Amino acid sequence: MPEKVPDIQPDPPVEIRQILDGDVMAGARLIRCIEAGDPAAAQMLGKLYSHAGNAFVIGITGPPGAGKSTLINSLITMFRKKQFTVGVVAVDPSSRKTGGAVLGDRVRMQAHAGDKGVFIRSMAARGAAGGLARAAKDTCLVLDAMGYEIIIVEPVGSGQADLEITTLVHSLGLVAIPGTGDGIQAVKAGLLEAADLFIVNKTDLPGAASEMMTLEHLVQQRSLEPDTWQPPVVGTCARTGEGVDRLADLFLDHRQFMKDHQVLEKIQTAQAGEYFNTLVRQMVMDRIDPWIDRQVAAFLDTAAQKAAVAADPYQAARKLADRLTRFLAEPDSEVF
Ligand SMILES: Nc1nc2c(ncn2[C@@H]2O[C@H](COP(=O)(O)OP(=O)(O)OP(=O)(O)O)[C@@H](O)[C@H]2O)c(=O)[nH]1
Ligand SMILES: [Mg+2]
Repeated sequence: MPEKVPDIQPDPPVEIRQILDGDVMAGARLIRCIEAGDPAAAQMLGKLYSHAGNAFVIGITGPPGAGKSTLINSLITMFRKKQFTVGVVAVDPSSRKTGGAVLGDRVRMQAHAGDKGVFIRSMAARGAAGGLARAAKDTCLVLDAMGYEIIIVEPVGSGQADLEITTLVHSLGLVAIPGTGDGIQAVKAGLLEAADLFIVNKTDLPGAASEMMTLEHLVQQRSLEPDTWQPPVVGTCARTGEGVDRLADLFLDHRQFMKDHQVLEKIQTAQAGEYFNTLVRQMVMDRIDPWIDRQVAAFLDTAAQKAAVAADPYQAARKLADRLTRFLAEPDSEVF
């Protein structure tokens, strides 16, 4: 009779087991729950958490139309050749966009349909509690727990989401295209400090060499501590795949560098701390919001308070805020 392995935890529920076994349908179901902001998702994520943390998470950011999705499609091919399994999360942060952009990404990466080592999710984060960063992070966790070794995140579009991506990924590639001054824009957006790899895509277009030189110059101006990663600048033509093999190698080099210098662990610890902070903040706000609404309504219930607000809403708000925060610190005190 086989010896029973003592286990303090009961067996994971079937659905969790399926996800850990890499079941695509079960993974997709949980990701749909995350997108919809279903509270049941958090419970399942909690059970998956200790099984995750093995994937290498890459971000590909850059201006709209730079070729991020095409590049990811090509990167998937290169990583597959190197025997890695790959998960992709393309996130649509904006509520104004229709499903079209997201659908377009899925089509662009269609070449890998049928490959069991590739899982691509385009997601809209509109309904999800905590928005884009949280939904994308949770989706990465699912892919990680499913066993994908490399996860690539593309925030669709640009803007605020660009810097937010640094809280999700271990290695960030910034895509620029020739003749657009993207490099200079990146500096303005603070992305120069955040990116680990600079990619000039569309090298088939004129001006690629000078765009690369501009970026190399900008990168060299960064004051780097000794023994830190020197971000390389790499040219790619995502359409033909030229340069993408080297790009894949550079991402792997960066991972190795981070492992060798104990940076990966630090990033993971810092990101876990940030994420915990986000979770607590969000849970507290969810509970506190309705309470604040009730207190404000009660405050406005008297004619005198109404007059105070009409006379100087800033001062009245400050006074009420003081009382509310005092009450939170000392719950035995009276709000009013
Ligand atoms: N000439 C040329 N065109 C490219 C290259 N890579 C991508 N493109 C084209 O650029 C256009 C935009 O490509 P996408 O991959 O959708 O770009 P994206 O950055 O994902 O775009 P968004 O997700 O909408 O921000 C498409 O028409 C691609 O075919 C390239 O290396 N050379
Ligand atoms: Mg795209």
